[in-house]
Amino acid sequence: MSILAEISEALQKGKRKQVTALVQQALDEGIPAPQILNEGLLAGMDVIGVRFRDNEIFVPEVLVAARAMNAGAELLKPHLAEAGAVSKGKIALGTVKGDLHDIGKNLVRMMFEGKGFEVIDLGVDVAPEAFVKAVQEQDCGIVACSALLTTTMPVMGEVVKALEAAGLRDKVKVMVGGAPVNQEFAASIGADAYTDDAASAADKAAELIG
Ligand code: B1M
Repeated sequence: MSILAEISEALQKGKRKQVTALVQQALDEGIPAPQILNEGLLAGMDVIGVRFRDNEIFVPEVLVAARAMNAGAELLKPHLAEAGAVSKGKIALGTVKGDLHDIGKNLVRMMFEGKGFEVIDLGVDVAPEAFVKAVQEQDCGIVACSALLTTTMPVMGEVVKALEAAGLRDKVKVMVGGAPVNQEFAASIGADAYTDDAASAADKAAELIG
């Protein structure tokens, strides 16, 4: 079995220590970090997603796999980042209120940081008012919202409205993403940009304010 397949297998079993050891080994062998991310970690999460959907596994198993995923991704972080000492600007990032999924959001953060942005990571379950507060207090040029649930996607529209109500809408760009989100939805809520993966989100942010 290739080391990338081993990473995927270990992740699916939720073996965090094994995942981090294998990711380190793959890096030591000179495998590029994006390949380890896509063909090892994310390949494993894809399998978890299908098995979760099909009721073959349940929340506890998904949680341990998610922890293993985050641990492996943290190890890749410095290798995914491009060197860039000067900050391109600040981004307030969070998974919207009611939503606890943070793996995609954490990847987006890594890619933003890799492009030289300073990220104010508000975490998960973030209320629209918290995005507004971050913009006011931290002078962020971008608000970036992630949502993984169809039930929490509408909160992104509430974020746009809250920024409008606070008189900040002209000062910030709003970016949205997450598995159920698409371009049509982004346009319908008045967001400035939708991207379907973390790397494109960072490219788009650089295009918007970089
Ligand atoms: Co949840 N879950 N989950 N879950 N979970 C999904 C999303 C689901 C599709 C599974 C399924 O049924 N097939 C389903 C949603 C169905 C729907 O809404 N239509 C679902 C459900 C139903 C639930 C619960 C309601 C289950 C329950 O309790 N009965 C519950 C809700 C909890 C809550 O949030 N309130 C729940 C709970 C959980 C766990 C806690 C167990 C765990 C989360 C752990 C964590 O995140 N720390 C979990 C997980 C892991 C998943 C799946 C299996 C994997 C999600 C993931 O991390 N993918 C997921 C199934 C799936 O997506 N196939 C599922 C990997 C990650 C890298 O991808 O986040 O999409 P993703 O990010 C991508 C892009 O979307 C993009 O970049 C990334 C790739 O580069 N992206 C952006 C993300 N944000 C972006 C922002 C941007 C731009 C791009 O700009 C700002």
